[in-house]
Amino acid sequence: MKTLGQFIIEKQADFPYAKGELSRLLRDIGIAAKVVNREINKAGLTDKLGEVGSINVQGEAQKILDVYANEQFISALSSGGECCLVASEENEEVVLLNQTVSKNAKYAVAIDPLDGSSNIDVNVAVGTTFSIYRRKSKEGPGQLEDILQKGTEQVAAGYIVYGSSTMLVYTTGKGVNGFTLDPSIGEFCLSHPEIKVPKSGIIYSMNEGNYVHFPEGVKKYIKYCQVEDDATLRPYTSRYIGSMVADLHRNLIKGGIYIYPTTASAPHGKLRLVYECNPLAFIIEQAGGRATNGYDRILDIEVTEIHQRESIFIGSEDMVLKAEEFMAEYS
Ligand code: AHM
Ligand code: MG
Repeated sequence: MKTLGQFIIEKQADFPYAKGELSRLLRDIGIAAKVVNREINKAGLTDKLGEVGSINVQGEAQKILDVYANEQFISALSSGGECCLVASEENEEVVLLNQTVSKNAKYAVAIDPLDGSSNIDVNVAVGTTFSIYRRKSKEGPGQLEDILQKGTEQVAAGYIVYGSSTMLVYTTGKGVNGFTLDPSIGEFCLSHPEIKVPKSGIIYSMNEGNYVHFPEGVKKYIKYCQVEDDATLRPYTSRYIGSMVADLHRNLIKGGIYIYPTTASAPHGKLRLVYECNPLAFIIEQAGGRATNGYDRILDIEVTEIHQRESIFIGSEDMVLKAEEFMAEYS
């Protein structure tokens, strides 16, 4: 059995000039994930369900656990000292970390501390996404430019899925590895080494309730998924949890496609490029899959603001390519 801590230290050898900062940063994220997991597990018992009463920058009602998870990740990154600033779904502006502890910090981190949190009150899987960049500014407090980098510049990214078991999946650009939390010893243990997403699959995931507002290309692709064809194993199966991390995780393991396109109410897409689309795009590409906005590669999109939205087509390569064909022809 190999723990996340052991694995991270072993993999440090992949980066000959690494001095251990990135390893410590990943370890800090793992620690915060365990604390958040503990609270999610017993949320129904501890008055941690429901809303705080405040609205975040996205115009969404913040859940108690959204706020709690945000505090835990920021506090772990702050005391770890390897991160100069955090861009979070829950904070309008970037959060500059403690200048005393973090004055030599080399990294900037983007997080969605609790993704899919509308599922939290009903005991359905939720997640955390994170993305790590090497800072661009040389010293002093972190600057906005440190986090406004294209997805191709990520040095590491990952997610935690708090599901029937809790898993942490991450990449440093050398493949994807998954770790399952063993609650009896409180450690993430390597359970899914070198994850590869199947080249094709039979699962499509999207909120079909928005069908009338979807671009024509997506409507036509949905119809394609529903047509009977033995050669391509259609009709496909529809699965949509409403927590992108959980939907992505299932499709990563089994093969499938997740789409959140533009809609009438979300003309640029709903999901946020910096802390939702980019980390998951990095993971899926490292696993051999594909992530685009229906036309262009997610990781190549210019980043101009931390809460920028983007549409996303992500998953098994052949399925994403097929959906793109429909976008090119009809949208
Ligand atoms: P959140 O970060 O506010 O939870 O929103 C992101 C979530 C994704 O996890 C999920 O796939 C999507 O929003 C669900 O949206 P919808 O309810 O429109 O289908
Ligand atoms: Mg989210």
